[in-house]
Amino acid sequence: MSAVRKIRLVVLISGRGSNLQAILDQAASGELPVEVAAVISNRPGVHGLERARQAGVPALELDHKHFANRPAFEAALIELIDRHRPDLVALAGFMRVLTADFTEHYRGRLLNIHPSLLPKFRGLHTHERAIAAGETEHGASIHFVTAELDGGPVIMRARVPVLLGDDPDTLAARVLEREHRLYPLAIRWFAEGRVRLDGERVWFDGKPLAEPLWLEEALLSR
Ligand code: NHR
Ligand code: GAR
Repeated sequence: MSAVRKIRLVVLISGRGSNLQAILDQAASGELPVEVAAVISNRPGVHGLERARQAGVPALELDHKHFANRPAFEAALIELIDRHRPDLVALAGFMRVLTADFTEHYRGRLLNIHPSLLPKFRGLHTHERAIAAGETEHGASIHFVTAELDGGPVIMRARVPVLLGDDPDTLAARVLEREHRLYPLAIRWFAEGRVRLDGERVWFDGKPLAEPLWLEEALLSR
């Protein structure tokens, strides 16, 4: 039996859901003190919804195309999420830009995984852009979501080398493997109360973080 209370987590996806799977697996094994209360996709029929069903988690669709505009979609999304009373909401390959109304509603309890070493390469097509820029290192970041796209305070990053002959797919695969360690660990810290947002700053173990943590160092010091 664990001493840590489980938090309620809602995961938002748009596709494959491999990061969701990593979270579901660690929740099932007891490594991660979360109850995945619901999984919501803005795209109908994606594989991530099937993963949720397999894990016995409510798999919900909210197709943004059925709404006249972003605010109308987001109002419905907020209502659907809040029905599940989450302590934390995690974007995991969620591909819709969110307005400030949404990000403010969940301020301090909304995380995203972004496939670059933030603050480098905000936005889309990060692997392609990292290769084109001649980067020798690339990776993924976990950040608190604010209105500024991929600009919220960063908690932790994981890095991988860019290898000679990499194309966006080979590089994405190398990054994704790290993502599957990175996201569950950041969520676990949040659940344990070790990480929180205060204003514009991330606090970790009772101290403001001067720099985002590195996954590799975090795993060593566990
Ligand atoms: N919203 C806010 N306000 N702040 C962030 O940090 C956000 C966000 C919404 C999503 C994830 C994100 C990423 O990690 C994310 C972070 C989608 C787009 C995008 O341009 C950009 C960034 C991210 C997700 N989406 C297009 C849109 O018009 C649609 C693209 C598509 O459907 O394929 O919403 O990179
Ligand atoms: C992941 O690489 C994630 O970092 C990225 O999409 C992939 C989702 O994979 N997120 C974004 O690009 C957000 N714009 P998954 O569905 O298998 O978890």
